[in-house]
Amino acid sequence: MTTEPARLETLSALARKVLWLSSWTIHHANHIRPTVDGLKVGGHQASSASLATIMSALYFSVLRPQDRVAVKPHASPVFHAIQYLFGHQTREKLENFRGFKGAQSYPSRTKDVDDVDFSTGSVGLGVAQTLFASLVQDYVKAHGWAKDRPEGRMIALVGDAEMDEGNIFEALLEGWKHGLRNTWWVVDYNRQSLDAVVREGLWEKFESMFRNFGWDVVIVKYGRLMREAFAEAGGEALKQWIDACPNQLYAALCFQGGAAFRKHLRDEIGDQGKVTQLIERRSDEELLALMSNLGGHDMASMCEAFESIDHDRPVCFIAYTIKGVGLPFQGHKDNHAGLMTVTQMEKWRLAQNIRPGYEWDRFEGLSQTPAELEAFLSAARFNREGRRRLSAPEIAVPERLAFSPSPQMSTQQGFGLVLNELARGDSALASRIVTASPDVTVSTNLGAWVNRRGLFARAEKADLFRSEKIPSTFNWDASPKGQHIELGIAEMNLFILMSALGLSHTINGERLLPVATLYDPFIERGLDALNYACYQDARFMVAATPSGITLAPEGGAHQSIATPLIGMAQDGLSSFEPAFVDELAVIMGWGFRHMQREGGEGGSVYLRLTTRSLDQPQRIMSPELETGITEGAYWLRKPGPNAEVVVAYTGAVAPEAIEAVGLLGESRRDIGLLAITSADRLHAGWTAARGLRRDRRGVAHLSHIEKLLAPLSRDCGLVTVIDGHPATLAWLGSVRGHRLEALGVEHFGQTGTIDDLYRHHGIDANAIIDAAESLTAGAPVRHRKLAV
Ligand SMILES: Cc1ncc(C[n+]2csc(CCOP(=O)(O)OP(=O)(O)O)c2C)c(N)n1
Ligand SMILES: [Mg+2]
Repeated sequence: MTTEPARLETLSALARKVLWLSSWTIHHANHIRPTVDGLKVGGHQASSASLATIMSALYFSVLRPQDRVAVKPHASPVFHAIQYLFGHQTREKLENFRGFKGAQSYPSRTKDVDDVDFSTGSVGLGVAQTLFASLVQDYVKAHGWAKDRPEGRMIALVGDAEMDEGNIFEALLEGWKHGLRNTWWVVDYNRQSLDAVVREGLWEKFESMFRNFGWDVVIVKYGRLMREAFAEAGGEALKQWIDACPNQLYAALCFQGGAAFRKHLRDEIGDQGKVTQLIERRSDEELLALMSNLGGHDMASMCEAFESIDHDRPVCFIAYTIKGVGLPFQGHKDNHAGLMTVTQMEKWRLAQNIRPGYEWDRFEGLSQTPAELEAFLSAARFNREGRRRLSAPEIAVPERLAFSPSPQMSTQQGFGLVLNELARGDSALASRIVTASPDVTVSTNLGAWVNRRGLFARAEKADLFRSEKIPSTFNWDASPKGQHIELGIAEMNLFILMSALGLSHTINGERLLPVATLYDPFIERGLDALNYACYQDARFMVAATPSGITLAPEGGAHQSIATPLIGMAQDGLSSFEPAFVDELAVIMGWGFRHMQREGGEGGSVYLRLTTRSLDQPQRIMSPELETGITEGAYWLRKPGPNAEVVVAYTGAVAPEAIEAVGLLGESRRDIGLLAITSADRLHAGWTAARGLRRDRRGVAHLSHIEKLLAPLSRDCGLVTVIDGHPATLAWLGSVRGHRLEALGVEHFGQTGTIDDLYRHHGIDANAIIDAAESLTAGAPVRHRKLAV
């Protein structure tokens, strides 16, 4: 397939305009917009430039409404320029690029207004997101949803140095396992990173790697000018020289210009007759135009490459480009943060036929008429269906999630029981839940759910053990109807999959309710991807178990300390650490609703769970108790009017707190026991209430924790205890100015029994008693827990 010449000409003109507008956006931010602090807002000019042609080919010609794109972070100005030409981005936001509420430095789904499909910023993550988005599209289709929507391609524009990020390789392997389709990765092979020029021959490694994972590879190295020159007499020698030229030298010559190329060519292949004539026929300017006409800057070559794909196999395009092409610092190794000077910009403006004062005009300086260009843009397939952000109706969540109770249970077990109960039923909620786990499905209690709902695969695959009638607790039949996605051990993949599943309502118009399980410490392994998923406003639930030092003999290396603080600090994620299963069921119900709330009202949910089996309270779940649980705390034992001390605990250490309060009761008055199910929600509520009071003076809005602590006298002491970093709860002392002793864990790695470790780390009943004693006057506490 070829694109007709007139169309190519218009596309090339638009690509030049995109390059201009993206550079002007940066220039404006640095040289024209008054900055109070005088700080330069940095580059992107070079990094953006290399993608102007490729992205113009895609957006103005190749993309269809159902396609979704992750744009390399530093190509943000190019993306915004394209959307500006389409009329989806405002001049005001461009003038305010990188400013408060202006167009974002890196494309952002949540902060930009111009229909960013996938946020990018932390390199590598957006790339992998497209792969998982494609798997999610397959999942949705396999379940019979979104029938009338055509399959989209998930496309990533990838920096060549971005390929160093390990998560890309992890994703590639997972994609291969799941029969990845409809995914295009376009590598901007400008052979430069931020600091330097990349290693020679990298493309060969990319090529063999992608082919190895079942991808097609299309290398777009030479532009049309080059191909035409190669066909001239002596052209073959020129091609050989280009192919053999080291990256550093090629980049340097692109920077130096036509005369420098000429000198090198003369010195190296200049005595070969025909090729000499080929070179000498061209002026310096023409020679530079020829030598910088790499495939990625040639509209015809890029359109041809994209349009030649007539299948749904994944494709990696390796497009040769020059970083900063067309700009004065093209190819210079230090150009990453390079900025054009006012004089350089002025010279370029003149060359582009742009009148002063008309720099933002969409069609200024182009030879086509505005009417022609307007018609061309509005006919672009990409825009044909208008708004590309979809939505999906809310899935009803039963008021109470049921589970079959036992007198003694762990929260991890309870999590499995709640899901098992859902799996047994036929609720809409159950049909929309998708679980995933990085090789810890069984050990995080997802087994019962998977037995009932099956593994997902596009093609049926029977569990051989089952068909051979070999007894096994687990049924691992895989089918297109399955609802569990089994991943290899890569937590980055888990969270990027969550990011893709959790955006399905806006990408595919079909709501999914993703639930991930993993061991709690390995949240840290996937943390940047978790942060990324939250930043995109993907909605999911994470059950992390086991956690803390409570997993005791299972291995010191698996203990987690920092995760409660991560849970508190992670934007877009509400974290909970219940002690009892009835609390967990309430939280999961709240969570499935929270995951579906619009905008800032909703978010994702993190459940920090444990394998420690606890005596379960026999109680009626009153609405008040339910509110306490979801708001973050309730009195397990209300303090009396003269309480001298209150013990506040979170999670698995509940028995220690209960025991300590019992023992303290003999020597201290009116002790209260505060069950904290979510330090995160409590703290967020407290911050929000203070904000409200500040903004609307006189409004006496009290947060949940302020109300709970209000009856305590100022000299009452607080002891907090958690199997995690003590700072998680230490802030409670500031709420109403109470003295506080925060107990928790600050070192990890030692195995032992729970008793050994709780004693060692000072979170056992006696440690709580000691802390209470240090906060209160009066005689020493008479009773202690006896050593076992
Ligand atoms: C995870 C992460 N680490 C570091 C950075 C800082 N950074 C931004 S771009 C870049 C290198 C870009 O090189 P490449 O991907 O080849 O893109 P180019 O600028 O050449 O277009 C780096 C290190 C980042 N954005 N994300
Ligand atoms: Mg690069």
